[in-house]
Amino acid sequence: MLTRRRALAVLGAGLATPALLSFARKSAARPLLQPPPKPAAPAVYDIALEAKARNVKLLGPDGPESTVWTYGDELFPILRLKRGDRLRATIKNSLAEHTSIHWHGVRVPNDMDGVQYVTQRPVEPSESFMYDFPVPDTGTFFFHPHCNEVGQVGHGLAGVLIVEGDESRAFDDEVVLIAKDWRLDPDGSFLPFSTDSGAARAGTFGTLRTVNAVPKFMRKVPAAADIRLRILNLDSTRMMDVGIEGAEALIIAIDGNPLEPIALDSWRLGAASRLDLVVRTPKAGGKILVRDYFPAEIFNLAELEAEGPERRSTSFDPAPLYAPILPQPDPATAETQAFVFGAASDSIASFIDTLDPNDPLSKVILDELCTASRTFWAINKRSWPNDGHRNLPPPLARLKAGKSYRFTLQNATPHPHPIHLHGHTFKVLGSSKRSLPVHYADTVLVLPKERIEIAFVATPGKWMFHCHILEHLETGMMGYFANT
Ligand SMILES: [Cu+2]
Repeated sequence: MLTRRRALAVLGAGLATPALLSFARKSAARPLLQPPPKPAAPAVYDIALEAKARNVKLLGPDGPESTVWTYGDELFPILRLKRGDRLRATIKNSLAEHTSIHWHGVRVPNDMDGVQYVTQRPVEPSESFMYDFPVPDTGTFFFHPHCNEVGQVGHGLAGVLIVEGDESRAFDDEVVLIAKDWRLDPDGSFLPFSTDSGAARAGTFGTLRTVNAVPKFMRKVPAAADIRLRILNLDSTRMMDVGIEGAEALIIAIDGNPLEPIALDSWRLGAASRLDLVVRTPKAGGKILVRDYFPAEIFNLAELEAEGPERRSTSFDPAPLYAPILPQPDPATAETQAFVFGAASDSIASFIDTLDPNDPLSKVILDELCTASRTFWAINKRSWPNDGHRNLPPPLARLKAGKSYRFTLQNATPHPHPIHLHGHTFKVLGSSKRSLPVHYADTVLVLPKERIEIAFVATPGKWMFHCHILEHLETGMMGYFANT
């Protein structure tokens, strides 16, 4: 049984040891991941999405309705394609403000990346836009708009993109867990999505935690079976320490990218990150708890109850996924660049954390910050402007397409920042504070005072680089690379 104390011990274990320790493998004799077979003839997957408002009872069947924004007739639609398929998704904007779709983690052509003013014109109210691209990689991805992210994602505007083709042996079942909090008044209306005190610290947290839009997600699963869990942290702010009780579990993919299976003790999942697990379910009647150990009171992300005949009689040794096929950064030629995630000005974020938000004097200061510019954060001392991307500032750097880069990401703030690079899947090489496995990702959590090394091969285009705590990117912690 995994305890929070043990989880913390594991997380702290890297402090006294070299940063690039490899995690213990499930079995030393396990063969390396194999590349997947060539995909079958690609299919074209046409989908019509409509960004619109609709009423949902998030506060329970007897509670008031809340007006959420969705991409269709339900919250968080799930698109399922196979590797190599072509996605043609047409978004109709039935909201009162412009929008777009960013395909998070998907290596799309730059003009399909969905960033208003940077890669495309905004999709204005009543307009439509078609995203058309092949999906190059298997994995668990998601999509969301890229302007007014705090408000549009805060209202629920997000969906899941699953690209199949990574299973070398089919699992017995699959459960998708979408974690997202909501900022709701008891009358069902939304509270302000952003607060100055939140935006200048760790972010403004929701008032209601949900998984798959319900506060207590439960599901039946087959007994003695190997099931796949796809866990998505789609919250604007929260980070989680994910663990499993009642079953053995292996991590099989991070941000959708397969890796050598790792026994799951606890995995820290920042905003916008995903975790794929395979779990051996218990006998009929047995229960599995998917837990978040991070908060003071442990939160159950899901309760899964086994039922029916037993599917497997052998011991738990699931086949690994197929290896990801990604451009390999070359350590010999990689150019090193350093990025420091810090406060917009020494005088703001360094002292704002010491303020008591209930102190009338603090309120004045916070309000003045708001009316002044609401810029709290910076990357290499440069802040993203607040005027809706209309006037592009200079890029953080101009990278050469096809060239390898090694980035050092340094967090100089007292808060964690999940850092996301658009259009690339990077290799996480290691941390100055934690023992992390070398793995591929599109978003990496950088803890306070931590330094993370990543490497990747640059592709052409303008690619955003930002913190995925949505209030942080909207108050300065964002930039882009202009690659040719
Ligand atoms: Cu941040």
